[in-house]
Amino acid sequence: ENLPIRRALLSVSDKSGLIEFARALAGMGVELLSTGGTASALRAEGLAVKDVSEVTGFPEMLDGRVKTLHPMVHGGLLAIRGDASHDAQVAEHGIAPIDLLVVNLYPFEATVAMGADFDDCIENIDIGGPALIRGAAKNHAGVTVVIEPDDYAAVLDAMRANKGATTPELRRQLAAKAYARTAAYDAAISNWFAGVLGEETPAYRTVGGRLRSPLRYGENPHQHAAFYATGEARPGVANAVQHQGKELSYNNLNDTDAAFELVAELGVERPAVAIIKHANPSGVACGESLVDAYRKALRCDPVSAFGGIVALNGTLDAEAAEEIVKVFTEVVIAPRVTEEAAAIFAAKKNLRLLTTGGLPDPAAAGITVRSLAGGLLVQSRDSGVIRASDLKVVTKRAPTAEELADLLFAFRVAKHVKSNAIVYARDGATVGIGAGQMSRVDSTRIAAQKSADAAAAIGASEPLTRGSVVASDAFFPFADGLLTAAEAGATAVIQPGGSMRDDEVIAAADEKGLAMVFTGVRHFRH
Ligand code: 93A
Repeated sequence: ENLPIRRALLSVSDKSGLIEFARALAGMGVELLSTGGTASALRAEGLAVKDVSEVTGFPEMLDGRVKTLHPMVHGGLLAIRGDASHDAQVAEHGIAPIDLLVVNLYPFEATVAMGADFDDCIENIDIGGPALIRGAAKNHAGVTVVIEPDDYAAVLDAMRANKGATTPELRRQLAAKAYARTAAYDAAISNWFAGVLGEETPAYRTVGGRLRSPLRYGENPHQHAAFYATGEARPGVANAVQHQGKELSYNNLNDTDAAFELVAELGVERPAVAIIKHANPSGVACGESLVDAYRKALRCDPVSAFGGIVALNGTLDAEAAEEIVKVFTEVVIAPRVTEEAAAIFAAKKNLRLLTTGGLPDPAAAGITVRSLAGGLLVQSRDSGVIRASDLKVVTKRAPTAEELADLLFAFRVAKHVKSNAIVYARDGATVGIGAGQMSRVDSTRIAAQKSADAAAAIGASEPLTRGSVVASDAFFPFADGLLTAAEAGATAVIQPGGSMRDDEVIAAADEKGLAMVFTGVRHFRH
């Protein structure tokens, strides 16, 4: 039933919108109770407030750790309205019902994101707040619970429409939201603790996040979807600023993440660009400038780049922007953008432009999550980064300096290609990418075929794979994949090694005069 709000407890860390909300409540005759800082803020604006310490008969104590944790407060939230026994008990103890709870929690996630020290993070774990929220939400049949300023308007609207009362539907929605908040809050705490413990395995982690935005639909239009933020302070899609263009879709978000993580893998020594379609790169390149890198990345597969996502590792400048807008592109993401480049994009209303302020560290710890029926699979992020010193030359011929640079580049790209991944590269650019095949030899063939198509499209006299190097995300189980790559013109190979038939594969490489290095590290990505 619709229940009138007579008494409200306000205890908020985020005080935005508080005064207006409290003034409107007071205007409708609601009595206001409040904790220290919130009460001061209200009094400073001339609002009448009763201190919670007056209700509990205890001062706020232990540096505020115990403020609202008291039966006079929790009894007022939890008593079942209209239950004869509960009514009698609250009457006996002089407990006044609290009809509206307005709490937002100590900013634990923001404190962690700021890089605060251990003690500061601990002190920002709210205990009383979640207890209030959980109690009020449990008793939503009689209590309205509000956990963030975004919902102030909905409560006031309901009260204005219903003679100072809220509806059961609204109370139920707010209760569901309240538990989503306390769950995400505790997940953030447990994830922070796992990080403090240096725990790379997910043993102490709780997978959770806070609703960032509902999405219009999921991977397909008939699927419902939403975007959750975990609070991890990693530069990327979840923490990006969108400068223009319509709302990002589920697929846009997924692809943009793939693009940005890939380009970050290439570091900052040279300008680099990745073009992504369906979470796989259609082209990746380093260059003299971003526009040079973009042209090289585009050349790898100009057909697939249509409707793609472009990620850059540096400040997006006008030259690169001019070139990007020539191809229909869904999203562009970069650490920063110049004013001139932003102005060029402004003419393309549908193009989304995101900036992140920086690049994520490919070697940083973190987790990845995917769902399966009835469960979640959680693992530490693939933070493996292969350097020249990690490589073992297994063939008679060692790679030349140029081959070595391209091998490392190709293997870094292969880390971001769905398995089975095969990447041909030359001069700091991919020239053929084979992704997501059930057999490695098929990926090797498809990559070479796509490269031949790309060469034909630009009228090149020979396939772009001629004189290239090739990377494989996992070992070649047989010599056939390697021989296919040799046929396509690859002169050097990088792969993890570790197959039962490594000897056969090495012998085939030697016979073809190829140089081959083993990384000892595999980069499956499914
Ligand atoms: O330190 S607490 O865990 N102990 C409590 O009893 C308590 N009651 C409310 N934190 C507590 N709160 C939190 O205080 C609220 O969740 C809110 O974030 C904050 C508001 O404090 P103030 O009104 O002093 O600014």
